[in-house]
Parts: sequence; structure tokens; C-alpha cells
Amino acid sequence: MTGGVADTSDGPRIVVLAGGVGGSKFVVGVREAARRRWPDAAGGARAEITVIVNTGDDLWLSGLRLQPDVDSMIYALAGVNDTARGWGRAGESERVATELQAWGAGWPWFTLGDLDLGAHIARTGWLRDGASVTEVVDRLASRWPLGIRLLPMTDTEVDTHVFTAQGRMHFQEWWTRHRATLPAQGFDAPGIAQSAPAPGAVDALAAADVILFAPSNPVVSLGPILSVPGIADAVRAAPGAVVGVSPIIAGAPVRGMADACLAAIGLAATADAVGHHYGARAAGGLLDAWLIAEEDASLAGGLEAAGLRAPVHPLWMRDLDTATALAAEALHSAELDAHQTS
Ligand code: FO1
Repeated sequence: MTGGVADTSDGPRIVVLAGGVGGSKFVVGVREAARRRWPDAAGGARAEITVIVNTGDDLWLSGLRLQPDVDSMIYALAGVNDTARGWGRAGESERVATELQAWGAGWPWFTLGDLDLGAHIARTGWLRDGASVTEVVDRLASRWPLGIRLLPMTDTEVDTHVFTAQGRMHFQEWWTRHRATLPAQGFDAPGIAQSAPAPGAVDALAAADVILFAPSNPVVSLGPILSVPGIADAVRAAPGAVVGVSPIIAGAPVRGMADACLAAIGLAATADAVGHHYGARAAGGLLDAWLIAEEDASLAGGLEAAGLRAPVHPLWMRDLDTATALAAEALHSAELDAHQTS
């Protein structure tokens, strides 16, 4: 492992790379694990948690800028998310969406809830007034005390598109309209090669005691973050430990349709294929450790042979306690024991 231990009486600096729905469950677990392990007098954590969130599934719709992963992260950390549906706000209504449909505006398969629309309108207004994406995310995140710092991966618009036999379409059309059933021939994020990390992202990675890869989609959630020039290099060079959590258990995605995305880039939907895809830092890759599920324990040997520590742990995040236990295990794998626990 490359470092990972900061000799300080304060809590650690933790950076998480994450997508939306699965990523936000994990980040809620990280915040709670940090609260329990490094409590402060105010009921929070002495750890400094920075989340670098995917903006590759952002889109323009009906004149509004939507950032599904940013919003899923904010809503989940604020406790105002719709936990049954997995996206959007709890207690949502759809009066405006019904009107939009009557006007033939937007996408009939993509519902904009009334409360959610408040965020899209606020964001679009601020962007139109000249604010950067980083500033807008900061303003949105300041509404509730989230206990983390939220950064977009980049200030540049780099919306993901999917190539299929029916042509090229926005990622959200492929994901929500076609439920990822149209075989994807590839993904494209125009502009990403010319983009730059959001201000503060590379510095956060360089200062981190631990970098965590949330169990998010490796292709369309963490893939875009790592494709922003400078981010993967900053992870490779980071002095802190880098620990990933497998989004695949026993050959199936924990949630979502990650298998369809993995197939498009020629990867099997297995925990070891994704671990090898990220690779061991010892061999020029990105990770020091890769948490895999108990169901995949037999894969640990192959991962360790490739230079990746592969701790085995229950990976299902059913509630706050299981998400917290998973995050605690990921932090434990980073060997942060030098940080005082109280
Ligand atoms: N997902 C759906 O399956 N159907 C929807 O109508 C839908 C609307 C929607 C509106 C705003 C938003 O921020 C997210 C929304 N999502 C919807 C979720 C989203 O499409 C994806 O789950 C994520 O982008 C993938 O991480």
C-alpha cells in the first residue's frame, strides 16, 4: 500500500468518488461511520469528507439543467430523498410534469417532480447568471447541513451519449426509456478529453488520507469521473490509501443496470473483472484494496495475485447500519488506525 496513515490527532481527510443512487447510500454510510469513529462535540464527525460526484449523466430538458447524481447525493444526505423509487424527492407531486406532457414538452418517460423542479430551476437560473457548476453545486448543497463537501467532477458539460443499433442517444434516454435493454455499442462523453477537474478536486485527492471508490457503476458513474484529465493521475499519485467497493455481487449489479454498461466495454459483470479493470496501484492501476462480497470470496486469490488486497465483507446496503458497516470496513481497509477515535 502507498501510505494511508496521517499522524494527526484530528480525524482523517476522506475523499469519495461516487455516482448517484448507490453512491449516495454509500456516502451516507461513510458520514455515519466517521461520526461513530471520530465523533465531535456537536454530534458530527471530525473527519473531513469530500465527495467528487459524477456529472456525466447530466442533461438539458425543457430548458432546464438537470444533474441527477448531484441531486441524488444532496437529497440522500439531507434525508429528503424518495427511498422507495431510488431517485427524486420524498413526498413528491407531479402537477408540472402532467402539464409538460399535455404541452408535448420534455420526455414522457422522464418525470420531473414538482419539488425536484425547484432544484432544476434554481440551478438553471444560477448557471444563466454566470455561476460555474462548482458554485451551483455548492449553493444547492448549502440548503441543508450535509456534513460533507460536495464537488462536481468538472465544470464542463460532458453529458454521456450511448451508441446503439438505433443510433446515438443521450444516456438518460437509453437508461430510463429503454431501461438499458438496447445493446450499447459504446459510450461517448463529448468534451471530456478537453475538460479539467473542478477546482479543489485534485487538491482534495492529494491531501486525502483515504480515497474511496463508492460501489457505483464503473462505466457511466465512476468511468466519467476518472476520464476527466488529471483525476486518475491524481488518484494514482495520491499519498493516501485508495480503497474501492465492488458494485457487483455474485455476478450481478448491486443495483441499476451496470451489467449492460460493462458488456458494452467488453467486461464481464463480475467483482474480479471490475477490480482488474481499475487495477492495482502497485501495477500502475488505481486501487490498493478492493472490497468484495462474501459470495465472491473465491475471487480474492486472483485479485491478490494482481497486487490488490481483497477484503471480504457483506456488501448489501439495506439500511443505515449496513451502509455504515460497509463504509467502516472500507475505512478500516485503508489502515487509518493512527487517527484517534475520540
Ligand atoms: N429515473 C427513472 O427511471 N425515471 C424517471 O422518470 C427519472 C426521472 C428523473 C428526474 C430527475 C432526476 O434527477 C433523476 C431522474 N431519474 C429517473 C433517475 C436517473 O435517470 C438515473 O437513475 C440516474 O441518472 C442514474 O444514476
